[in-house]
Amino acid sequence: MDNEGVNKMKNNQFRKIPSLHKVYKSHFLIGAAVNPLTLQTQQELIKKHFNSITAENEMKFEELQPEPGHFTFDVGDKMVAFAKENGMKVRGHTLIWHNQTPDWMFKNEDGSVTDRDTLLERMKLHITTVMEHYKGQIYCWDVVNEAIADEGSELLRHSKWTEIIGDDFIEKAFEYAHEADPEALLFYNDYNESHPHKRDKIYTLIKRLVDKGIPIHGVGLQAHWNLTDPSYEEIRAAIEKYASLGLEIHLTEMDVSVFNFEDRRTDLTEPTNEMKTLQVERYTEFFKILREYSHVISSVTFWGAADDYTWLDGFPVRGRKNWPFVFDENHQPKESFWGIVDFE
Ligand code: HAH
Repeated sequence: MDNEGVNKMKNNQFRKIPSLHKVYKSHFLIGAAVNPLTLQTQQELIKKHFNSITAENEMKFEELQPEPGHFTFDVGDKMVAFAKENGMKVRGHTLIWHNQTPDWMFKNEDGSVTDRDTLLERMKLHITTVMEHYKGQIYCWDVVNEAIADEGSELLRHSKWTEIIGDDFIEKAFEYAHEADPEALLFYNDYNESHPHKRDKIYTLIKRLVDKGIPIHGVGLQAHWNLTDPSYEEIRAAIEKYASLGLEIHLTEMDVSVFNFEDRRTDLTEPTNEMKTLQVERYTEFFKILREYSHVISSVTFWGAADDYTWLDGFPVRGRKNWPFVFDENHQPKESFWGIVDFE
């Protein structure tokens, strides 16, 4: 770091810490993924800086309907109550996904693979029950998560959903969701959303839905980014391409890993100085871009809040810690925080 950087850092230590969501009041909502642990351990931080929450896991299929017809809303309800007490919005995550969905969903009682009509009926029951339960309390839902194939020319990822229902499982999910809560904003959500190949496939999928008149209102860019990837140009191009569909854009799961995806090193107990400097630079530029596009971006959610807890601890490299947020392990603002709140 140069002298200027060091001086800036020293001075920031003495500044009054503004509320992140208040700083972004005229741009977009600022969200955090939460879980029952962080709602305790990070409660003060979350209340001060965020005006939207998403359940990290607690509203996924396996959590809400672990057994056929047996719905467990208690934990999700507590999160919604927390949001209400604190004047926050709630993003619903997620109704239909190939992960964290129980096996019984795809099986008959005798263990054989179920048929299309039965699976559609179960899908409808799940979506309807969940969305009616949270009607008026959850303003938007990730209806389908991660349905696009990462590699190759196939549009959709092969899954139980495509295998049993077929490619139209996505349309059906959106139709059921719209019927269940016509007021809710319905999102398609995916990762690697700024990589040109996947971006174009996500665009193609959503364009088909829009052209067919399927009720879809937004695209969720997960934004699991890192210090080198994706490039700023790729991010701009992705935002512009999705925006051309005329839909709302949310960043739904933002974090900035200090490791590249292929990096397997496990020796660090804290980020290197180079990582720290790069992370400040990346966060600063990311939010500059996001502000530029705030006419199409209405919400930016981090997939966590502070570095003491992140799903990236242990993913994709087991036992390895990560530091992907703008607040440190003690919930103090990092230089990245100052980088995103300092603008004209
Ligand atoms: C996300 N997958 C999921 O949407 C979210 O529900 C989960 O809690 C964490 C991450 C992201 C993902 C990825 O970045 C790479 C490979 C597979 C999945």
